[in-house]
Amino acid sequence: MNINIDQTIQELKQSNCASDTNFFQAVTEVLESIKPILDENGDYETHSIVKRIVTPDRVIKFKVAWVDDDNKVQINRGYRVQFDNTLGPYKGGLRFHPSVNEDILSFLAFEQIFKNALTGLSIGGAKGGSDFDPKGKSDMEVMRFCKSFMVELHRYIGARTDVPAGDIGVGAREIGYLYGAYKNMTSLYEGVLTGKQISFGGSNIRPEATGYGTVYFTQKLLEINDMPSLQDKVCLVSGCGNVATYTIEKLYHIGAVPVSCSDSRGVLHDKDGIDLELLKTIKKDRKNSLKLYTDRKKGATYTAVEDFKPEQNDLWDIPCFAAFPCATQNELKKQDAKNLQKNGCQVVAEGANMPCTPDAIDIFLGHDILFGPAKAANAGGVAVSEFEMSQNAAMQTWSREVVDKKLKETMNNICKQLHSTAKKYDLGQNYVQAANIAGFKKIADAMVALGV
Ligand code: NDP
Ligand code: 2IT
Repeated sequence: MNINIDQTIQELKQSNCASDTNFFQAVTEVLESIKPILDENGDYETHSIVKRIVTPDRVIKFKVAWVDDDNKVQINRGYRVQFDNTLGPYKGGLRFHPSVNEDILSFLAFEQIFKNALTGLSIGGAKGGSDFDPKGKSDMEVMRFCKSFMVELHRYIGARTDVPAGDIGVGAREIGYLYGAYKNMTSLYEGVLTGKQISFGGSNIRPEATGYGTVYFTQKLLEINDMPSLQDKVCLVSGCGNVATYTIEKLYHIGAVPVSCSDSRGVLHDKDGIDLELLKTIKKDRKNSLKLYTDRKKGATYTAVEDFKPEQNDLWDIPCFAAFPCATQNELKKQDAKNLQKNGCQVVAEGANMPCTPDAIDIFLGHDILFGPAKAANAGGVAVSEFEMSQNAAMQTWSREVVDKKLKETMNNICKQLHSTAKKYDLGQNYVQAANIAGFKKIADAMVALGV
């Protein structure tokens, strides 16, 4: 092998500031995974594919000045990481959360290029966002922030250039304000954002797509591995936002029993199954604590984060057949993985991006727990985003049935792709490596063909 991956990882470590830990974690996993295929195509070395693929095309950083309800000007940071557009226009969500920084958005944008490649659709990878916190802000404050954010962002995006969507803290409300601002500034009514409301160009099933897709993927993964389906099985879900809510909903559709959810303050366990309507009512206001649920539902328990046992999240210590981490990165750690294994968990699928730490994944792979990595398992959201772009380009609206069918087909195809890659390279059930190899090959071969 002429390409020295270990040296590339070392160089990267030295070149990046020490705080780029999330990005480095994501890159290391991919680079370690692709070692077996680097000799397959001699052009990878000549074209410096490995170095190119870990280097973003550009990182756009800007100031967002907006006026709060007390008529005071507030300042936030805005970003768009346009990582790679080899396979299509830059595509990926926007995250509004106080923790947002260049490291987090770079890891998300990097992951996105492989995820988008696995969908088989013509989309490159990007991610953006701001350290603005929509929680606790009035609608008017969110609107003014979104307007100011778009004053900068609109210069860099377009229906065939870069198409943002939602992520943590960015839902239908924020996408509406962002789209309104883009339309007002450019006079263009085009598919420049996805996750829009249906009345102005949104797609059926986009809100549900990530959660539904994660469950479709998991069902297929179990089937391909001759394992029992999720029907009647106890499932754990973390988070209670977009991805978690629709994961829970689809689990009910297929007859499974989702018994948990969480937010950044605590964990809810209802052994009879989460009452989804009650959860949605409580979480209409995201400031509300999940503890309110236990006042309305006998038998349910709430554990605050500060009462967790040391070094673990009590949610993952509940016995289950399947676990779906759907909140945020690195939320499921080594001890949590050990607890899942001890309690007989058979399958873990990542609804969130990179929710399991590398040592947690090692526990799953080492104990034959079937593991669906985020790049594959949560690709349903961005896939339906691409369907929204297609509908916008053709000025059409597809029915719920059509979109749901296409979503299911896409998730099944991703699953089959991982399975055949795992077979070809003798990877057993290591679908982490299979996803990285399959995604890498698509992008790398296209990079070679396109030249620099
Ligand atoms: P939402 O903003 O709708 O929900 C996020 C949820 O995660 C909330 O319940 C939030 O709780 C919780 N959360 C956030 N940070 C933490 C934390 N540090 N510890 C514990 N809980 C936390 O976001 P989404 O559901 O859209 O996104 C969830 C995950 O799924 C993210 O990793 C995102 O990147 C990924 N994803 C999203 C897609 C989409 O289409 N939306 C597509 C593919 C992946 P709280 O309210 O207390 O902050
Ligand atoms: O992480 C993700 O895939 C998303 N947040 C969705 C991206 C999109 O463009 O729909």
